[in-house]
Amino acid sequence: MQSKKLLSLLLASVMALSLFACNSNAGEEVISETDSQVSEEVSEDTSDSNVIEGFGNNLVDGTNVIDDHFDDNTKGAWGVYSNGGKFDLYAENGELVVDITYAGGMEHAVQIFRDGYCLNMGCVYTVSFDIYSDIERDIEWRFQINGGDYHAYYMENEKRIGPDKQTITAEFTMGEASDPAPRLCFNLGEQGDLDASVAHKVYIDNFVLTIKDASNAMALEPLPTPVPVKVNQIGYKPDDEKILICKYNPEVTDYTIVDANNNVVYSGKLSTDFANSKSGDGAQVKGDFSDLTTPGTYKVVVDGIGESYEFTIGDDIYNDIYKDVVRMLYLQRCGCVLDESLAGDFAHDACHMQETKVYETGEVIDVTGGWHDAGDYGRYVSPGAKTVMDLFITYQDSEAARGDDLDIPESGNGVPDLLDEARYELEWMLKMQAANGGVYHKVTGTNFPETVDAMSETAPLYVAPISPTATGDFAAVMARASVIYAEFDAEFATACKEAAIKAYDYLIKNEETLTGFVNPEEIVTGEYPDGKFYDEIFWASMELYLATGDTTYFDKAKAVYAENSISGLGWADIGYYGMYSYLTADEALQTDAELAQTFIDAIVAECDENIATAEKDAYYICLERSYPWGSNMTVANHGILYTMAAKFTGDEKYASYAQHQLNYLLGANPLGYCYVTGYGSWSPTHTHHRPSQVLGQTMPGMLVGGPNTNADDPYAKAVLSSSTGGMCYVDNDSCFSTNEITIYWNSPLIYLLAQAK
Ligand code: 9MR
Ligand code: ZN
Repeated sequence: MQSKKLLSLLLASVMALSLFACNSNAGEEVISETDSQVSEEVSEDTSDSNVIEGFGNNLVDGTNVIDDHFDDNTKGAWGVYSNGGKFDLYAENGELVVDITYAGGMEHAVQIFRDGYCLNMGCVYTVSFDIYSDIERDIEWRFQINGGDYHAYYMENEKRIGPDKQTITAEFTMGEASDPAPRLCFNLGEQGDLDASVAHKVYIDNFVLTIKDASNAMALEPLPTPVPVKVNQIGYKPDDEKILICKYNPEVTDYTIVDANNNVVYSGKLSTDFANSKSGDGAQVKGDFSDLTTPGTYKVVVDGIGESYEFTIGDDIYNDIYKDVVRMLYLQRCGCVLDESLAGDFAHDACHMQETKVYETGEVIDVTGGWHDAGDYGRYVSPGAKTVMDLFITYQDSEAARGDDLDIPESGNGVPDLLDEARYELEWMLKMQAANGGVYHKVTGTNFPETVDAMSETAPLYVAPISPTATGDFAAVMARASVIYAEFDAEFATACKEAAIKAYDYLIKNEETLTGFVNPEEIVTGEYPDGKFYDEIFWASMELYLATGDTTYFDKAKAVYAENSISGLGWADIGYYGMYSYLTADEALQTDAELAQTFIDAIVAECDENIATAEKDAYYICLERSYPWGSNMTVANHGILYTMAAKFTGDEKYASYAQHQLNYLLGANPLGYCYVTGYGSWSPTHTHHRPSQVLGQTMPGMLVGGPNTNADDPYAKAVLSSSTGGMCYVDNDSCFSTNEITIYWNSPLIYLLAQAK
């Protein structure tokens, strides 16, 4: 322990210069001209552990870890969380003021918090602060884990405060694993004898947390060290291009591939040129072993560097993962019984059946069904539409995706399972359409639920107002559904078409006055904001033309396309779906060859632009140092776009880049993770996904969001502050901005897996 602590301390100080660099260009890793410079960079990266740098390991008695005095009348690092309460937080007269008008419901209905320090196991801390209130009341204050069950490391409740200022002091020893991102909370909501409706203020000042005795303190656990040789951990089909990515060392030139008995089956030379991922993981070289085609299970061995994880060469390598990545959608189903025979440990009764009201009108409507969006249980129309459309194009483009044997309840019914699964969402979406044709944006509680299973989110649910994006996406995907389901269920197909037309009419009628969705004040769940809805109008117009043959829709699509910049395969920008539907429609409908060529040119142009960057990247990714929230979707979407370009140009380069995107997601990335749970040798196990967290076991077949360079949650802010690009990921269930899962991150992966199958 002691030596680990010392090593950590040492590395922390060595690395201190690159602190807080997640968004910036600090920690420059741009490839150097000469070998010696490069190897210097490499040797810096080959340390035993990838320490969580920065704060937390600087353990000196007497250090004030928090030292907040509000003398400049700003609230500094203090933030708020509200769950039913109404209050304001500000600093005034050199103290922090919590101005409460309603404390309703529970003790954390009104919560103020302070993040941005670390609690080290075994360390003794003292706390001191001044507090008073306009009224006599109880309060609770606590240091807690900021995620999971939110349990307290140290807490005091039923603390009586009143108009006389008092100084509260405490001493505690951190008894649990060192936490780089704990949260100090003052819970000032309803508790004890407090009358929640009595407006009052609570004043806090001079909050100091001090290291009293660090002699038994433990350093933070280091972040895991990435494997030095990266491959797609699922493997390759015999005829696939096969590229390994290996840390560069000028002394090392050869690699071998060994089978399960450690027999060398292949020897190769590493590339002499190297590439850099701009992710701070140093220079990388490649090895092309495409001509190893014999089925088997192997690993790469590079003497002087290390080994890769195992991978398989074979024809059926993607069958299991494909099935689980689709079945994840089934396991996300809401409002129906998930039977143990199919759902195993994730079985539950019909969830989210409580009375659900339309926000503001109070009208009670039935919106049961659909998929839970993500690690939360919200159901949102636009992300659902993207997911369904990905299933449609997967079904359309891959023979291999038309199976009826994926072990969902409808398997064996004669309809391909992808379409059965998509229909489960579509049936719900139909319920989300208002009488006037507009489509409600989402259905959720007012707040994200605690870490509970689906059956235990029993708080009232609200249907959020109609939005133009939900309405446009709905119209598009329903129109497409009317074409796709016609051969299986004519009645359903007609219902979809009618609903699409109704939604479209509403959207066009209100085009000038509608504005992008913003959360109503009381609802703080996922917003999916998108103020530009011309791409949704374009997509819907195009799909309705293809579904009805009515050229009025086509003229509108053309006009909207001419006036706006249309692109995207995400939940916000979705233009490419409309273009692709046109390009793959019956020839009789593709009446405008010039427009078709414009669409192809646009798709190819974006691919070329991406590839111009990606070809300089060690992992063939074009994101450089800007990995957005859900970057694994961005990568997967690029894979779809490359596949489209390959189809229209016949150029193999695009197909190769599509495969590289899949390889990245399955292990050939800077951290060497297979980003799909339950697959590969090294994959996420602590996802931000309530059913998995409650069970203590992650659901298989989920693609996590992956690296995010914006540090969009407190855990990421704490532990990824010195990471760059594709290294900004951590497998921790508190880190929701890198380690959550969603239906629409899985769906583009479904497309790529079906292509690769
Ligand atoms: O995937 C969404 C990401 O693109 C946004 O940046 C982020 C913040 O607006 O929201 C993500 O979506 C989350 C949604 O709001 C609620 N359910 C979980 C989603 C994934 O984290
Ligand atoms: Zn549910």
